[in-house]
Amino acid sequence: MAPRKARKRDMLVESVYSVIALVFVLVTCVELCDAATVVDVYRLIQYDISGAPFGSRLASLNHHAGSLHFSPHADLSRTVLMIPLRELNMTFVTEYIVQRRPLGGLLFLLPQLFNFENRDGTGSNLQNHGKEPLKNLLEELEQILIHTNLPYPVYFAFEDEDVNFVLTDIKKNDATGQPATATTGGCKFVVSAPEPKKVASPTITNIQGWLAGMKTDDDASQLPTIAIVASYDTFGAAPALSVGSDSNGSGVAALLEIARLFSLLYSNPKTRGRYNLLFGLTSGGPYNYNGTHKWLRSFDQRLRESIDYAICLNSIASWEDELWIHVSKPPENAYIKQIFEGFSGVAEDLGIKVSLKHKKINISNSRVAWEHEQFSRLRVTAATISELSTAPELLEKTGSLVDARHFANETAITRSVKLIAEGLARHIYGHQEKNIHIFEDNSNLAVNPSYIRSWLDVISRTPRVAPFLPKDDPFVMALKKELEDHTDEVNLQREVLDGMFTFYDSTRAMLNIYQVASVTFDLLLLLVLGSYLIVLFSFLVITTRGLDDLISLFRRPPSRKVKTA
Ligand SMILES: *[C@@H]1O[C@H](CO)[C@@H](O)[C@H](O)[C@H]1NC(C)=O
Ligand SMILES: *[C@@H]1O[C@H](CO)[C@@H](O)[C@H](O)[C@H]1NC(C)=O
Ligand SMILES: *[C@@H]1O[C@H](CO)[C@@H](O)[C@H](O)[C@H]1NC(C)=O
Ligand SMILES: CC(=O)N[C@H]1CO[C@H](CO)[C@@H](O)[C@@H]1O
Repeated sequence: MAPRKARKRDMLVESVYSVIALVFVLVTCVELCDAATVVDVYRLIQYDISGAPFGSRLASLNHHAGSLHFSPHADLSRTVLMIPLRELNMTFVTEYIVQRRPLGGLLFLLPQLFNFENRDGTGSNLQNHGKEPLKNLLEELEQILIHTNLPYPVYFAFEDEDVNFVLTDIKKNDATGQPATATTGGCKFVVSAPEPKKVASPTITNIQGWLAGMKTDDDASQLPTIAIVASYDTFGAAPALSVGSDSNGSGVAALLEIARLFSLLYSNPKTRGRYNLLFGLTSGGPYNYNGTHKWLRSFDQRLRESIDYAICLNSIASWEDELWIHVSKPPENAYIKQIFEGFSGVAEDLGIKVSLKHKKINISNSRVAWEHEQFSRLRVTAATISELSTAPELLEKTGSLVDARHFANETAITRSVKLIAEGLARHIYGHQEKNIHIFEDNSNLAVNPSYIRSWLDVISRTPRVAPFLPKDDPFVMALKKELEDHTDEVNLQREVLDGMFTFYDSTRAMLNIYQVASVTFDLLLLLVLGSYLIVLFSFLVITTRGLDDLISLFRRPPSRKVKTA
């Protein structure tokens, strides 16, 4: 009888322990299993120029979250600040980012307006007057982030309901005046990412196409060539978001439409001009037009010498009534005069203003401000057509976060195409003086706005930072195929982007947001659960075995050895 009773008691003791263990498991689960939200985040670019580090130097993150309402003297070195662009204050940027105060990390929330995955394009409840200040602020912030070395992870995400809910929660927590720590609870941000690795030998790919001119019997020498060029790759604060609708998506869309129009003219021997047309979609634009530089050096001398002039198309999607023709030779130069007069004649007919801007190239400075300067350095006459009146700085206006589809105007591109195509045609067919329109609206040679729009849409959904484009990137292949549809002898030139730039991978990630219950809350929960279980347990024992058993249970159990002996 006695041994049986002891065994029963042992069983009961074991079940008490297992119940306690269960309570612990439950409590831990409250903390670990409450992964509330998962958010797509896009990392700030990480790169070096000649070994000097810039951008966000870390990818993985595991810190408590805070908002801009942090208490003034808080130590933020283990806090990720979640900052909606709408609430961003330049004072904060200069105090914390420019002066590089220690932070655990930064998460910027951008309005949907800038989200290229947001299909309907607008997706914004912002009034028009609210957009410009936000755009300017983001542009300013972006330039600072790109040019600063930030020893912590910096991410961008888009505002949505879930994210805004988390933000409200964090703000509430910050309003208590206590920093987010394990003792006060709040939210925890976790990004598990491997350490960013250098991108080994980043490639840049140039694509070229050719429309051969009509040679007549008395053309002993080679026909002259006109080159039409646009740089298609981008560089921006978040490589995974750098779609550059205007810079230079607009130039690419325009180039494809110009190739389409001239392929119609050149497919008929009667309308084929006595000029060859060379189309170039170049890469490496943000890095001193390195792709253009390499492309030009790959030409044989005969081709290079046959180039009458080159027209580079850049940023032509957000102008109202004025375009600029940038050149490196003085306006008095006969060739420049001819180019400018040709285009300004057409412009007059179309009610557009074009102005000539001359900027000498500085041979002793390797920095190239405009794409056409790469041609000028090889003594090829060239011009850039752009809405910008002055050259941007290095890595500026190359597909920034603000350069979204929403701000690109396809009508502006259509008008630019009309101007350029008509100007080229007048030069090719020698109708300089006459008021003839080859690409007349409603004719079969009319500029096609829906073709331009559909390419602009594709471009505006495709991040194109060259070092992060794989070798056979579908977008590059699509450009090649499109040129093949309109031109001949299409080929790809792949080059390594050598020189001073180094890039690091890990451009996008998943952010896990955990609601962390505070320790005090955990203790309280533990107490409540614990007492509940004890009461339940006692109740069960009493009803099944009586009170005596229960009391003896909580007495120190006699040593088993003695009992069984
Ligand atoms: C924003 O900056 C101004 C100074 O430019 C400062 O007075 C104001 O308190 C700041 N607001 C917040 C929310 O930090
Ligand atoms: C040309 O470039 C060199 C090297 O960067 C610079 O020192 C010089 O001042 C520049 N000249 C002009 C006229 O800008
Ligand atoms: C561009 O190309 C040349 C050689 O073709 C190279 O020397 C230079 O460093 C390259 N890179 C940049 C960023 O300019
Ligand atoms: C990425 C890229 O090539 N961006 C260019 C877009 O156009 C402007 C204006 O010509 C250039 O300055 C940018 O470098």
